Amino acid sequence: MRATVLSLMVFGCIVWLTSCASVQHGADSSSDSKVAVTGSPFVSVDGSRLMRHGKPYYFVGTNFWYGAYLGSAGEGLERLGAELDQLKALGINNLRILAAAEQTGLTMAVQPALHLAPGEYNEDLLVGLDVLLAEMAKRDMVAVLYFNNFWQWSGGMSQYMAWLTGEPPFDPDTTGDWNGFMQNSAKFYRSEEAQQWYQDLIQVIVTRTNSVTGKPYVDDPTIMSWQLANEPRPGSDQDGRPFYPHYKAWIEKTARFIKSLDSNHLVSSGSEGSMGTLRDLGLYKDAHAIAEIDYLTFHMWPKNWGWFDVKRPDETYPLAMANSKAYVLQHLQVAEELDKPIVLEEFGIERDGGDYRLGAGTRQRDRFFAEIFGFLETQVKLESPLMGTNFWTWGGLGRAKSDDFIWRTGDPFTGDPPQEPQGLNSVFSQDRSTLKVLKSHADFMRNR
Ligand code: IFL
Repeated sequence: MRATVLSLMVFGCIVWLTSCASVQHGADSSSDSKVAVTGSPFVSVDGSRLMRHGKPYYFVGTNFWYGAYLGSAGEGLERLGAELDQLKALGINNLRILAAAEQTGLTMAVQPALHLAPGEYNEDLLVGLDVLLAEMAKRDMVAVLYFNNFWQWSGGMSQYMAWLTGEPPFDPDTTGDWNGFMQNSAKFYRSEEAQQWYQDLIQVIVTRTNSVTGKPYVDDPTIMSWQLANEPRPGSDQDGRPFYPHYKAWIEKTARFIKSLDSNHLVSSGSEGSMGTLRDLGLYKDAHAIAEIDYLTFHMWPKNWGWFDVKRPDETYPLAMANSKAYVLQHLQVAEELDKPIVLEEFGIERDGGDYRLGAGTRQRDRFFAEIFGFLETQVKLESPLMGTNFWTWGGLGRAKSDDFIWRTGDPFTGDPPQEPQGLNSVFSQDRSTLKVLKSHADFMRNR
């Protein structure tokens, strides 16, 4: 829904924000004193701007996929509060969160799951989402919630296909067949039955009333956006092109369905950009042109895409940075053409030498973050449609449990999902130099 003068008037009350509950005061000047906040607390869209409280909403956020897990578990609650406090103090106020994982036999997937089987849901995790949103609301943070996953780590489309066929899920971690995995997951877009199960899940979450706050989700400004999936792709780069029309139809159908349930919140796709759309910028633009997709998302993965080699950092960094900047500019251009805001909602880089250990150096990461933030800030100053940056990923107080860095059921969550080594891209609470870089970027964005 585009922000209109009317919608701003409807919600145009004056809210006095006093200090946020249990926030570390002093670290975040914006939450320190009484400030008059006008306009709607819902994030909305006006042309190529995200808006909140009657003014452009620029933000720094992070990926916090495990947030609802911390909300659901007894011992997780303390960790949840501590991590939200730390993020808030850094000025990182926008969290991208997994709304639901599917119960699955995939070897590298998170357990437990919220989506147990078609039409069956894990109430503990739904309450976990309630708790998370309630805790975020206390701190005036906002959430982007995604319903599905193209990748295996939360069951996702692969598991929907397994429910449909009655066969075990196509597992890329045991078969090594990534092309086959992607092509199989993409069959999801073509199945009426799978779409129905997916929409049932969406309906359960969107129309839920928060058991902690008593507020219907549709009326909760803590939610910025419903997101279709994590990194949905039309299929594999090699063979996915014939599936593109189904992918696009799925985006349209799902976005319209969500809008039919909830006109207060934004809808986004979770796309990586051209690299996740058959490496075709034109198709990415085409898939995001409909009015029900309120803003664009893109992700940037220099290592995954072969631009950066952590074992040869000095040699590969210049090209990685040049490609990253070019990738950013291409996507800002598309957003400008579509007159929509855009968010860089995933990007990350490993610790020095590809070392996963907690104390391993972060020089490469800090350098990459500082330089890309500087570039992004220039784009913001130039009034481009770029409104937010969410690094991947927050690992907070999570720690790898095993020497092999593999996540096993019951282990603490880090920001790295179970299919990847624990510590790969996680920024931990003690990564001082990285936090300093993040805080400085957050200060810039907040003061726009
Ligand atoms: O962990 C990955 C995640 O699944 C994602 N994109 C890339 C991340 C790092 O490889 O969404």
